Amino acid sequence: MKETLNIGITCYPSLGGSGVVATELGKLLAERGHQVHFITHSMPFRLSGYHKNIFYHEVEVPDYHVFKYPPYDLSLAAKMAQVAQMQKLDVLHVHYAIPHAVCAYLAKGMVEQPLKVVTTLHGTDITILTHDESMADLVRLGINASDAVTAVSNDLIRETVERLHITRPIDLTYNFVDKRVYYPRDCSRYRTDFAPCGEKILMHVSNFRPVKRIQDVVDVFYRVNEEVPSRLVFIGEGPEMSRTMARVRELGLEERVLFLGKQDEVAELLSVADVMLLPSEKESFGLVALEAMACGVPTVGSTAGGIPEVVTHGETGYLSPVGDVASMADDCIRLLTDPTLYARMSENCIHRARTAFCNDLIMRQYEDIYYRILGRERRPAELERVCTAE
Ligand code: GMT
Repeated sequence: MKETLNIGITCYPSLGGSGVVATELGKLLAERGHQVHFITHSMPFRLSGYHKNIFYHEVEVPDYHVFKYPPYDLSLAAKMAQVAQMQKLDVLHVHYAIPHAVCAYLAKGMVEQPLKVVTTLHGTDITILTHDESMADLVRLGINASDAVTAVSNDLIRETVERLHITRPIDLTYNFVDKRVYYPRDCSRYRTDFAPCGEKILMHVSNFRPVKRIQDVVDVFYRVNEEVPSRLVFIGEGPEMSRTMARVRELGLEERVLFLGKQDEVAELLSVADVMLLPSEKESFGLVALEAMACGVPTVGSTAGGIPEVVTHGETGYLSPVGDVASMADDCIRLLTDPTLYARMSENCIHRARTAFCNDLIMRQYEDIYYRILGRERRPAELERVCTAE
């Protein structure tokens, strides 16, 4: 029996943590020799260029005049089934329950060969969408019809079980980071641009949705800058942008805040930060905290959702209750004014990112799940790589 698998992956291909995780996982699986087929409405943004063993299948949506709303979900399900048959997929791994898990369920019913479905829950599919009862029923269907379900933190597993009364097991698969991409870099050229007078740099990276509490980012920065000359660098764009700019103006911080907008590749920019701010209201994991951690940058943020599973309070950053900007500002000031504490924390960050959230480790957990649901033996041990802090 062949050892490598044919794996289909569906995700939201535009900017966003779930798309990043799905794409990076696909790349790692392809490096391992599996054939990976992305089935998405556009090319995932981290996938451009040629990658051995990776194939891209675009979902096209018919635009007949009879349709008031183009049936994207049905087109996706049909494409999934077509790719599954043509490419003899063993597994279809979908990221985000709505609509992907439900589309996979439809596709499974359309193909002749056995097709196993894995659904990975990323957070907002559970924490926000399921407030609507009819959506909750749909998510429950997608979850229960999958052959395996994974979630990116213990907190998200707990919330899924409680909110949807799910009784089936859910595997924990944390977000991961590739140390070949995320590592402390020399970024003196950015430092000169962002903080020309040698100020400290606080950074926030997100899609500027209300759950990110970006007003808190500005308010924390305001307090920090009163004590320690600093600059705030924002990366990303989204619905809260105008309100954020208004708050920056209101506090007279225009000269000290930089908006870089959407950036596809943040790995190079993260090392320039002294502190990453993540005061979210909801956060199933907080991939950006992990990416910063891998670059040696501690996070100061909230205790929301899965953040405490990523950031160890007092070891790799500091966490406070949601909305407690005074405490977050004090933590930043402490970090930025104590070089010994900062150096220790920065070391801890790199070590923890490279061990607990190493890409090989998490990729193998996903691989284990694929082999388990297929009832197959795992690949021989000599092929395994070990995660170390080196
Ligand atoms: O954070 C976002 O708004 C994007 C969202 C997504 O669906 O892409 O991110 C979610 O999935 C990421 C990858 O698993 C997690 O790291 C983020 O914490 C999670 N976001 C929320 O829970 C708000």
